[in-house]
Amino acid sequence: MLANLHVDVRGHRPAELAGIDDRRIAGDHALALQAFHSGITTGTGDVYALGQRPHRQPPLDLQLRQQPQINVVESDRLSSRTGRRVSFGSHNSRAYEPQFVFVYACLPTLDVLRSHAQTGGYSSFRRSERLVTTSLLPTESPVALIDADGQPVPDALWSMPSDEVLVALHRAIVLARRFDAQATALTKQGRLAVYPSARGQEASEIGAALALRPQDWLFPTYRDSMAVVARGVDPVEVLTLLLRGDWHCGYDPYEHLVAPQCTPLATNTLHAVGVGHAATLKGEDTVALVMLGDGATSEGDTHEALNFAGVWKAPVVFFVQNNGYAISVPLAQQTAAPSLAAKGIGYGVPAMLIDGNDPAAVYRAVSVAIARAAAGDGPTLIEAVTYRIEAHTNADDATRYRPAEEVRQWLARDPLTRLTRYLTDRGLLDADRIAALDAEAEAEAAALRQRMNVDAVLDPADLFRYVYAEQTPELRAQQQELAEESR
Ligand SMILES: Cc1ncc(C[n+]2csc(CCOP(=O)(O)OP(=O)(O)O)c2C)c(N)n1
Ligand SMILES: [Mg+2]
Repeated sequence: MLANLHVDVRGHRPAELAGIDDRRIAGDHALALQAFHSGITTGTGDVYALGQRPHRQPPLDLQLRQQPQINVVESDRLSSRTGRRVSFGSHNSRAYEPQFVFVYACLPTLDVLRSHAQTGGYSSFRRSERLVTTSLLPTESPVALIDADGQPVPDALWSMPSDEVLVALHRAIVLARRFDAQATALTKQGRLAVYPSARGQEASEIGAALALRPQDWLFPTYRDSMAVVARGVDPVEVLTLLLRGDWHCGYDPYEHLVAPQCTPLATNTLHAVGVGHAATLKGEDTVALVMLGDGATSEGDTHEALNFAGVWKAPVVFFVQNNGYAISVPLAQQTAAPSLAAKGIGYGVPAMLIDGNDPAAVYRAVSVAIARAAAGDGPTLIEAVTYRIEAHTNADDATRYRPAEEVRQWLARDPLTRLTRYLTDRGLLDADRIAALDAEAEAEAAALRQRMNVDAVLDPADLFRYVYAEQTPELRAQQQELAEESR
């Protein structure tokens, strides 16, 4: 299928569709050929989309009757090495980030292609069952773009995010790590009841948060304060929610489209599917990204959420941070599956297995999944393999269930060290910039300390407000009683 069709992108390494792994061909009403070969860059006039697909495109049979908008093939070229090549220009390109090359080949588009390019190479347009199956499976080992030594992975599956994105990821990770250390310190000073550190997981936290578009929803867990802060929520408001216990929810979920951090495991997966499916019904361009841990994948809620996300093709990204443990329970005692990502196929949900300590891979994977969901192609399950360097929370003693050697090995795969090295090698970061960032992080931590040291002034009547739109007579009586007692 589509063998012999080669796409020449401005003289850069061609995306050879025949060479693209089956697993990257997905979609049930269009063939989404996602050419993420490293080395491909795009610019004005390069390949973006062959079948320009309006948001929430109708299914195939409708498309065939209505003829979707099709971008025009601008030129055909011959290549001595690979036979005939075609290059495509696009009008009306979707606003994908530059460096993404999405090639959507809808069936009618292929007809157009055939007449223009006359490659004659594609023998059948029907999707084989094997293709459907393999398109859902993750890779066997985690995908990385930058290795643990800060070197670019040769022949990586996807292209590297832009320099601007990598520099932004680095800055956010530096700030997040300092925030995390400060929050842990606040528990020791009695200013926070509890804090679950995400040290070591910064690539996953920040890579996912920065890949979100402004209109997307984030459904975090108790561990994901870094992601919530990176999304723009005031750090004091973040820590006020479940970690200091002052108020119902420390922040306004609608301001930054961040749901309350969720302590009951996996309930947020269902909330995300609800919001995602509602967006589909309302015709809104919103994707919901839900964060969950390896342990949470064993919950019934996760099963139900993945199942209905698959059935409804809900625009949801399931982002599993596999940090090796659910408190003291190691992954081997949690599941017999070959990987957590491997579970996606059981729900008809395409999955990716990625190096969760590589900020570039996380950012790219989540961006791809969001673009897929936004294009109407449904949910993606991402397993990011990472490690929790600190204990489960400040109340836990991790030395009781895991060896120091294991922690040491993961410290050698630190996400910040590898990104710093990669950027420094490329002249995108130097000692002055690092010092300036550290000073910025220090100033933010000091401000957080100072603000968290101010006692909150709480009104006991808040216990009764905002519970019912119309208060019940019982609650009204209780509120009155409390008011009289506190006089
Ligand atoms: C429904 C439910 N069951 C049990 C718990 C108790 N609990 C809190 S955290 C946790 C472990 C979760 O592990 P994982 O999903 O891997 O997330 P991590 O803490 O590693 O980020 C458990 C069992 C809970 N919060 N909710
Ligand atoms: Mg875990």
